[in-house]
Amino acid sequence: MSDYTPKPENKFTFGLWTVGNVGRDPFGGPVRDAKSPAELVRLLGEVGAYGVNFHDNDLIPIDATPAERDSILKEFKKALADTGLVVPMATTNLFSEPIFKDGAFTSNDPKVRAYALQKTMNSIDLGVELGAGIYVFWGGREGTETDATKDPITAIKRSREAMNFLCEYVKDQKYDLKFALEAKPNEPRGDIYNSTTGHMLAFINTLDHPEMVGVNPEVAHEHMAGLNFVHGVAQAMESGKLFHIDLNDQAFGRYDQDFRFGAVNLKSAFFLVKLLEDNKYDSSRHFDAHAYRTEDYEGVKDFACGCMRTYLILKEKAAQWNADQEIQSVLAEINADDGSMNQYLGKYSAEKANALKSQAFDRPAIAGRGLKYEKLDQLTVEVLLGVR
Ligand code: DIG
Ligand code: MN
Ligand code: MN
Repeated sequence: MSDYTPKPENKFTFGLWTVGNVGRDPFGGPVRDAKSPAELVRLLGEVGAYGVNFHDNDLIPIDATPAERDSILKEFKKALADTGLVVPMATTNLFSEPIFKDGAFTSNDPKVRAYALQKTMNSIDLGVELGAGIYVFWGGREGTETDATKDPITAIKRSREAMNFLCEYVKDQKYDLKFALEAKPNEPRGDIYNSTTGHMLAFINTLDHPEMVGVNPEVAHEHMAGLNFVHGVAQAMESGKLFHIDLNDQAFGRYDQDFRFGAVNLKSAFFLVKLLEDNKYDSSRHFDAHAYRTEDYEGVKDFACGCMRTYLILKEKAAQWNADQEIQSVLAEINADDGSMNQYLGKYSAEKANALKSQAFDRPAIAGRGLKYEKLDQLTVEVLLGVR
């Protein structure tokens, strides 16, 4: 048995809103008393987290007086100093206040769009002051219940205008800050624009400063869209755009459950951890999740510890899978290459194309090859079940 104690180098982070979730849901009020940001930092320090993230108003209530703001910040900074926790990421709450009922950057009301920019600039300033290097945008209200209200192309243009404006602001302020866009298909809006990580990757390419902008994929959100999360993360990673990641878990076809990491789909969680670790992902491993509504704060700590322990156990399983001789020999067989196709594959040339056009292929012989995928997947399952 290895040591599954979280360490700073694991870069495990939690948002204030995760361990600070008081258990409110659409059908019931809070079940836990609210804790202050400083108390939540100390709770995270107790369970061994590396860092803490926040929305502007998780930390500073929207109507706080300057004196209240200063006092909250002073306590928060002391708790960070006392625990050694850092603030790798910050974000803006552009979804709770009634003013954002029809979106923020995509609202039909120019006053709302302008206020959203103002709120975000102030929140960016706060995040940078506290050390954030990544700024997340989750457009929870950027959507619609009926397309009668807004031309979706207009929504895209407004989103782009806001991102370009804010990228220019960050450059103007000379902040060392990168943006990470987080997709979600729906909830709280009937449909949310830029609904998956794939949509976000396409959108980023249309911005004035795409080099400043990446993605923050979330397990639950891609699962809500019925997608393979590992494939979406791989696409982001392969294009150099995996700037941050929101880890949790989620049953397919449900509302956003934000369950503890690994609580539902252990196999996909395994392949995700394997992908991140095999490719030396070096940003935060952020758990955007919360404890069951049944829990007290001891249960909240169990939730936070469970997220980190499961990640570390799966990290060990990934190393075991990579070192498993039988698995590796099946992989070698599957990927056997006699080099005979090298003359055709890779970069195009007219010579290659002409030669390939006259190459004979024995389709039945090639198709008749057994691939041993059942054996490979069973071996994987047995690694996960701890019997290998
Ligand atoms: C929801 O999954 C969103 C908000 O919690 C936050 O804006 C973002 C950062 O993790 N995720
Ligand atoms: Mn979520
Ligand atoms: Mn999230």
